[in-house]
Amino acid sequence: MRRVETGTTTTGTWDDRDDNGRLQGSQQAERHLARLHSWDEVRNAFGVPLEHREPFVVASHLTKDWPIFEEWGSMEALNQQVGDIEALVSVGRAIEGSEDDTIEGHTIRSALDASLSGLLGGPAFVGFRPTLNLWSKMRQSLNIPKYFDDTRFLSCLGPRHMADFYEAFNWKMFFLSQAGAGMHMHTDADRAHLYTLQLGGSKSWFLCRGNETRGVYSGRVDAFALENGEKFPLFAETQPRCYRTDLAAGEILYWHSDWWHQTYVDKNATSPSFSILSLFIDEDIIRLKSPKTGKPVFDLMQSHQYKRKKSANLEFPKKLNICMKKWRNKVHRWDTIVNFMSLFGFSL
Ligand SMILES: O=C(O)CCC(=O)C(=O)O
Repeated sequence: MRRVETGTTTTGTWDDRDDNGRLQGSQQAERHLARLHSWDEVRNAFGVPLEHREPFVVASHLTKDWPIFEEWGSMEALNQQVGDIEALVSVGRAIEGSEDDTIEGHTIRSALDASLSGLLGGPAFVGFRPTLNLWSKMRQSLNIPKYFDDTRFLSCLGPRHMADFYEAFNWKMFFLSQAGAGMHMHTDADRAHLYTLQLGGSKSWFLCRGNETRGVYSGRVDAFALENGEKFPLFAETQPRCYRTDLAAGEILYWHSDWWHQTYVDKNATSPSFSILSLFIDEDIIRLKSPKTGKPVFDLMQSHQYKRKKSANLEFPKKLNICMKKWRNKVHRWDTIVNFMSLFGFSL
């Protein structure tokens, strides 16, 4: 029996490893994320300044009445809703992060059929990016509070360019991950907030602050494996500062795009994991400035995803630029009013 020397909270025994040497369920010794049990607690968590804000989990009893779980949280539901649309597919090796592992030419239905009959050669990671129309439909089945919603900014684009926006950026994603699949350790390119809503099954998450790049070996480490000690010695020292959570159906995980994160679905899980992932922005993200250049950190025109797509539609970049300026001006005007009022002892 080998032990992970991290020394913080743990439950269970140490020898419940799967065949790949990965620790099961909550047995790994890691810090676990705070679970918030009321929407007031969630609102307060957003009140913490961005640089000190920790990721957190919203407890499932707060979401239990949302129809989305019934409508999207199973294989049958997924097939029925979007069986014929194009799927993004990789096998469990999404955990390695190699683009070569992407399998082309599948619809959601054919990917699910192939994965169930073992034809993909490993546990499947199947996803798609909802269009604006599809997302609007899904949106009606979840009662996501305003802290997680950036419609107040994006509506500036108008319906046509909002659809372009969903086409150009990975703002919303749906994932089905079979037992044994997961996504490798990475950060996301566009500076934003993220949430994931677990619709069915469960998924384990590992998160480390963005400044832990050395400790996670720029994403080469597998945080759910035990062999890291020899291969990645610095990780042992980094690991106790990171977080681990096992997300159950109904729970929402919130974190920042510049945090390192990795996922894994227990190899012995009896159900695949179904989840939605969403990027979103708010005033805090728009305010962020680079300490080096003084320029806004959130700039979609500079983003890697955008550069790949920009030739598609010439009107869209103009509109996006105008909207980003409007967002910044609005936040700036608001901050000026707040500062002015505070001079006279008022707080808003
Ligand atoms: O849901 C997952 O397994 C990982 C998703 C993720 O990390 C991402 O798309 O950035």
